[in-house]
Amino acid sequence: MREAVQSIYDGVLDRNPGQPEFHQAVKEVFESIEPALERKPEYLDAAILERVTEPDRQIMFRVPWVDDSGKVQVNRGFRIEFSSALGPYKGGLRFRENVNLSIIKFLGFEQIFKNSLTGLAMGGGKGGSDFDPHGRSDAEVMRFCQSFMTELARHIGPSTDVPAGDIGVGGREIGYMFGQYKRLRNSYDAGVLTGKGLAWGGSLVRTEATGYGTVLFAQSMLATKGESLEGKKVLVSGAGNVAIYAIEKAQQLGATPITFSDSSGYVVDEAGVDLELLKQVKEVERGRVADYVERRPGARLVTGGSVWDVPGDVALPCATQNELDGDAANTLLRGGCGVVSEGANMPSTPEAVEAFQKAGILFAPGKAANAGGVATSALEMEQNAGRTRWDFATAEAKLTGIMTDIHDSCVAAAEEYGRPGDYVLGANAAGFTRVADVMIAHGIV
Ligand code: NDP
Ligand code: 2IT
Repeated sequence: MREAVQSIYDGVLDRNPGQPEFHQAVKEVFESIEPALERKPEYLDAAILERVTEPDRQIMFRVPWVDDSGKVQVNRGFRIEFSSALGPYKGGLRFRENVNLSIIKFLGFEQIFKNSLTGLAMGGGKGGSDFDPHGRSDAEVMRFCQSFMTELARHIGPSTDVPAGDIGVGGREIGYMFGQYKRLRNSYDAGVLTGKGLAWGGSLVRTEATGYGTVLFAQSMLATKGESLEGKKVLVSGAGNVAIYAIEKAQQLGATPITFSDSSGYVVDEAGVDLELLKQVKEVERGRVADYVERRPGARLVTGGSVWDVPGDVALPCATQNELDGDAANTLLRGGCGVVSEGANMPSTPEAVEAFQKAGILFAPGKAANAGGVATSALEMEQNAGRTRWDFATAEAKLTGIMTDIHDSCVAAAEEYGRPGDYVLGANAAGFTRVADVMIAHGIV
């Protein structure tokens, strides 16, 4: 980093000690937008970097609830309203034991530029709790969600801040939170949350959108080389919402996904993933990946090592941050991998990204490749505002168009700044400049 940018980054480190994931996300953006900063010195003059790394507002609150045995539990709730330059704060809620301020801030920071890349009117935010729904009964999840929303409700609204799902938050959790919000407000504000059920304001394709979008992005990258996903062996990590629908779209496009994983291990199914079985195990039964292997002859569960040890043509990390490190990247490269499209947020460590870029393979960062989820959330908000509902084909065509546009703006920005094919620079520069220009238009706020 050049000196002026380095000293702003040092300030971020000083003001936010003990937040390694947030530091990592800021560093990646700062490093890759340098060419844009050189061209437009007004960004530094207007202190855009200092302002965009300081959230508009950081909310942390107690979430008390009573478990099935009658014991009082206390969790911590978060909502980071990071940037409202482009629209209402928008971003998911993550419920997982390891959730802390650093993780929510990295996610909120990424969300600003991701949402900007979609070209739609959304600011950036993120929230969640260190509550983990795994192993909890529906009644416990409901009581937790009601308590969480009792505090969150005062901060959100269809034109203020619109949460959605992320790890540990799916249709069930959104339903319980929406019910409590409606009860507190006595107002049917469908647009206050996205990822809703289809019967009460949800959008077709929202469930599929992130995974589909990640694969569509990979397909667009391959098209720049005159190639496609047809016949390619695909490695997927995770076995949740993003992973399942990445597998589905990859299969639709003629590829063969052969892996998925959860925190207990990874599954290799050389014959190709049986998607109906995977959906039954994960979506219906809320089971573990081992339950799939028990019912699928030929599939094996591996509990040591990493899913990235398996050779394949395309890698789609769809689990969590920093799940793919430098060693894993080199193993993937040796196994012949030529395309990485990130379904998760920041799944590749900086060493992994460097290895992919050095090798010159097609690498799409999450803020571009997984933007289909939040983009379809914006489509859900649009339908809620118009009190209307689109069919699947209409919503999917819009998602496909948005992913193509994001791909093309990354390509154009990478070319503009002299590094053709660098999707990291492309995504960060295109996402950042839109936000920065609007921040300048809004004055010092
Ligand atoms: P889910 O909760 O549906 O699934 C998460 C999956 O990843 C599970 O299989 C889970 O395994 C696994 N996983 C999570 N954390 C870890 C970990 N620390 N180590 C190993 N495995 C882990 O979440 P999503 O599919 O919605 O989210 C996956 C990723 O995609 C996240 O990074 C999220 O931020 C990102 N994302 C999600 C979007 C969405 O619309 N849902 C949009 C854009 C990005 P286990 O069951 O064992 O916990
Ligand atoms: O990381 C993400 O983009 C999401 N979890 C989806 C956010 C949203 O508001 O749909």
